[in-house]
Amino acid sequence: MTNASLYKSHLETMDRCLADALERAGAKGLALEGVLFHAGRAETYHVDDKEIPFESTPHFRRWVPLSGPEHVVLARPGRRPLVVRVNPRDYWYEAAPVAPSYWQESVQFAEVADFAEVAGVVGPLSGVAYVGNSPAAASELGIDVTLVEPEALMKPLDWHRAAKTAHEVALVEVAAQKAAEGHRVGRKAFEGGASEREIHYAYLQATGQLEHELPFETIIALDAKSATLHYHTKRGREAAPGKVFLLDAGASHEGYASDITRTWALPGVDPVFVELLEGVDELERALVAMVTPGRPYLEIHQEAHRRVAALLAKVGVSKASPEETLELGISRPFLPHGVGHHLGIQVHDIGGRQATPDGGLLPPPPEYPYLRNTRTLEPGHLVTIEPGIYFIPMLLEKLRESAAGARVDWALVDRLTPCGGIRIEDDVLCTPAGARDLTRPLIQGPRGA
Ligand SMILES: [Mn+2]
Repeated sequence: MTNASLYKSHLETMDRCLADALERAGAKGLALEGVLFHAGRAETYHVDDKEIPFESTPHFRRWVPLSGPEHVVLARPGRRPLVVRVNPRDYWYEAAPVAPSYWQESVQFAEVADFAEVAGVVGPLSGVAYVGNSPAAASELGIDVTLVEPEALMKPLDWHRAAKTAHEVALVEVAAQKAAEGHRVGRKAFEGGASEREIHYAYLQATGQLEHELPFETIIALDAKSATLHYHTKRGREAAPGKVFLLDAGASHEGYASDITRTWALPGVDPVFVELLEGVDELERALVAMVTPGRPYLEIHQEAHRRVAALLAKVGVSKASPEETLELGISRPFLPHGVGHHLGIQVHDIGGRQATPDGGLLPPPPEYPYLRNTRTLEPGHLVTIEPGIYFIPMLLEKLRESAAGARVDWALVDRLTPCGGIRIEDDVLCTPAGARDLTRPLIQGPRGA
């Protein structure tokens, strides 16, 4: 299928989702004829004229791959979406014409020089809700404040974001190819003795992304720093070369993100750490295979803990049996984050803990408070699977003092702590036929393949 036909069929799905969301809002007493999606209004830092890097409203971005602030999409079921691009006449910044692209033939397109002209193009907006970051913009268009992101509308819209269309999957696949190239080059740089900062530059170059185009800040950690889950410091030559390397980084394509993590160890790293690394890579693939329709995502998280507990027992970090290691909660300080999340326009895509299309929260069980996805997988769901094992001094201290601490080999833990941590992450599509790993075919893991 061409990009244009994928997008056309994407819009058909969007139309159905919109109709469903309006019907659900109607059932709650909110009668709506359509929704105006606003790309959003750019903001500056406090008492500064420096702009905060702009990110489009995700719901806007799902309709049209147009970057920059102020544009709108007026969406009404059964009608062609009306896209109004706001392109200021301005000699400070470049105001380029929008390049011809696959999406334009499927929408009605208009261009204005100022947001104040949008109202004239879209016409009267009675019964139209506003989705975006600026109640002021809604008011400028004459939309009542009660119709700014009303919950009865937003919950079903958020819910429907989880199931990706073929068009969206294709965009994530391009984002994955860019990130995979960055990972290959990043690994080479690490093996050549590069510093965290140098690896970061190599990653940007290889992905062809500018810093602000990345879907999230790169996590580039050598040795013990790989145990800091969101390590953003980028040390220079004073902390290179390293022996263990964790790279958690993605790329963007037309507003869609990829999110990949690999961990690598050079020869000479503690063989038990290498065994853990290969073990995590192996168990990650087993968890990926669990991304099948009808399965509660929580089951994959629980299976991750079962397998991590077994691995800790196997290498001797835990002196208890695999079952006891799990029951005593010994795996938790070693894997203190959720096994993954929804992925799409947002790296942690919205709606992961929503109970039903109409709202309600499905919180994770108390022993796993950081799990971001508690939904049941459906075809089209795109999730990350990212188990890990970390030696985090702060959490290990607590474990050491607890009753379960007596069952841990602390001499071995102390020996492994300077190695840091391990995380292996792939982006996985749930299809009617089972899991489709979008990223593993592009970038191998530490066990190869
Ligand atoms: Mn992730």
